[in-house]
Amino acid sequence: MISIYELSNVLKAIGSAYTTRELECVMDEVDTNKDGFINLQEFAELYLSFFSVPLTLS
Ligand SMILES: [Ca+2]
Repeated sequence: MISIYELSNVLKAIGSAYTTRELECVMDEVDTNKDGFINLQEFAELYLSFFSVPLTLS
């Protein structure tokens, strides 16, 4: 699973720098089961919102 800190690094890696406040908003949107981490399904939904292409999990 991905923590908010790792999410921050991922977003920087794809060229989207977020402030801590923005990250908290994104995390609130993405972390649908509110466990404080992003699981694979939640990440797939985030990925879709960024790229408008489903993440293929093979
Ligand atoms: Ca979660």
